[in-house]
Amino acid sequence: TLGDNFSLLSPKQQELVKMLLDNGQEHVFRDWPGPGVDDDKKKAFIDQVTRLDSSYPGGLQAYIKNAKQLLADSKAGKNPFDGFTPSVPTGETLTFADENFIKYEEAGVQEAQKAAFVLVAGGLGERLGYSGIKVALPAETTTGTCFLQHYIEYILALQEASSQGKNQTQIPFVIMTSDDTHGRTLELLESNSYFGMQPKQVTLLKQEKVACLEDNDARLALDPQNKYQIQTKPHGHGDVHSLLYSSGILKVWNDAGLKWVLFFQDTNGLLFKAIPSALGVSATKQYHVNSLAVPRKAKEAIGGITKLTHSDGRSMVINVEYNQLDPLLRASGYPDGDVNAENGYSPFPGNINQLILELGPYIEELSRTGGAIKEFVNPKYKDARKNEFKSSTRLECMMQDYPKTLPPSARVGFTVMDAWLAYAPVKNNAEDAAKVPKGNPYHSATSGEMSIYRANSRILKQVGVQVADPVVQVLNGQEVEVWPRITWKPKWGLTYSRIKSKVRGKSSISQRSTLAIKGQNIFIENLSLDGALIIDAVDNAEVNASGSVQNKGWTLETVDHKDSKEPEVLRIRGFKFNKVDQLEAKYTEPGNWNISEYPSFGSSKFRAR
Ligand code: UGB
Repeated sequence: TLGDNFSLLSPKQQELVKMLLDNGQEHVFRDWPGPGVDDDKKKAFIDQVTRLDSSYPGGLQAYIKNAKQLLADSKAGKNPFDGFTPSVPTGETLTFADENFIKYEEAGVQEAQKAAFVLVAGGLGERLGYSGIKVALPAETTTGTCFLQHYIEYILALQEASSQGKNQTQIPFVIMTSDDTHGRTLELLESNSYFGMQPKQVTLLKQEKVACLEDNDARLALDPQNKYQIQTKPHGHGDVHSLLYSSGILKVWNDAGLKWVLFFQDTNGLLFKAIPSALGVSATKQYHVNSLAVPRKAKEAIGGITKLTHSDGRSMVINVEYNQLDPLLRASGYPDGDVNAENGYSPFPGNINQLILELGPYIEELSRTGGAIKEFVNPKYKDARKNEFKSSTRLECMMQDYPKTLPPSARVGFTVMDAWLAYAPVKNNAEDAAKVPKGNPYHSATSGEMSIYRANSRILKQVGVQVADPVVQVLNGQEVEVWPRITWKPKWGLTYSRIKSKVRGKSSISQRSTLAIKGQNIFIENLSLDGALIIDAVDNAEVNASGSVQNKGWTLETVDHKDSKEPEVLRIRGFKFNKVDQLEAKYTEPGNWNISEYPSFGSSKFRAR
């Protein structure tokens, strides 16, 4: 037991130990030998307890207290929605490219100079089963651009567009990491010169794990292999709020005159197509909280945005997590639970966990709560009486639960976008994706990449390019539409209006084509593309992509996800490109250029089919 060890501790440490003893945690010191034995390990234990204490709002004492309450509620089978009736909320619905959308996009680009971005990237992505960090995965394999680079390039493009050549403000970018992702995220940034961002623009905030609990009395669970260590597990993406608050960065942003904080997740390659307009909605409607949503298929693994009205008159618009929506609906007058309506979608919009918060009210709220977010616990019980756990559990929290503590006066809204435009996460491994019910999105690396090509193809169609229809193909057991492989840099296609201004005349792109636009001032003008065309140009070069480009192009070949000879990034998507032939036009000098004058344009090699 603790005994004489106690006198060796500093006064602060003694206080911490007393707190543990007062809160039912004697067991953690039970087998401690006297001083002189295992002193290093005891020190490590006290260090760990100190860390756990300082990284939780209110410290370990608050954690244990909250845990006791939540575990008691869980044991009693208490319904977290007790007294609340769900109904379908109304929000802003945007239609890509209509007048309203364009107006919001313009407003959003203006506002971006007052914005900061926060990426939550502490999750390991167990469902995906990828061995690396998810932000290092290529969003698409035509250019191989990884998610982190893609996000940074969008933020930089917004930065430039919103300052319109004036004194450029640098948009701050925070990445929340965890022990699982921190080192590799930093390395990815450093080895790529921060993908063009100034290193001082980027702040990494590492979330700590929380203590595991072994029983309903919230006794801290010791590691079975090491009695001087408390087991820990991730606390969830909700940590982002307390981390931002305790880091002091929100105050720095406020002092610098910033107004918006935009939160987003690790693997949505479409998200930034929705950012300018959504930010425009926030600014125009003066929303304190704006969540992005897409039409949701019943049972899809994304939360449902729901209006909850309490019998006492309170009401809130909040995400109800995907595993809770069905039971909540069944218990409140929707006997069929989470099912599609006549239009083929759930009446509850799907939360894509992209939040836009107004900084002032956000700081006010966090000053009150210390960044603590409503938590939940999900123990797996061994016995019907719910007295024992199968394995230790812990409290968890979600970033979208932030509005739960807000006063009724808070302006909480949401914006619904087309899913094809705004949402294509990479979350499921090939085998699980293949089991997704027909018609529901796969949320896999396969669908994530194909969705990028689909969105870009549809956008170019919208601005008048004749883009061929897709073919349907089964890749990794998933039926997907394969559109021409069209990609562009964010600085080329930041908004609808920008894209429209870069397309002139009558152009066409065949289904088997690849088009990669890697420069800013590239104009598609009377282009007929049937093959692969890669255009790379420095910013002050103006390039016209005109004429007929025909070559053997890049063919799409299937890859078996079990084929260990193939790299993991290809196996998880089930295909790869065979770069048979292409026209690659690269301009390193300023000036006006036309690809039809490019030395290799039309050479027999490139024309051959
Ligand atoms: N994440 C962290 O940074 N830290 C953590 O401890 C855990 C995760 P998942 P989830 O929009 O698609 C969410 O695992 O939690 C990061 C919403 O809750 O990908 O199952 C992690 O790195 C749900 O309502 O998703 O579901 C990643 O960037 C729905 O909206 C992010 O948090 C769904 O996302 C999300 O983690 C969705």
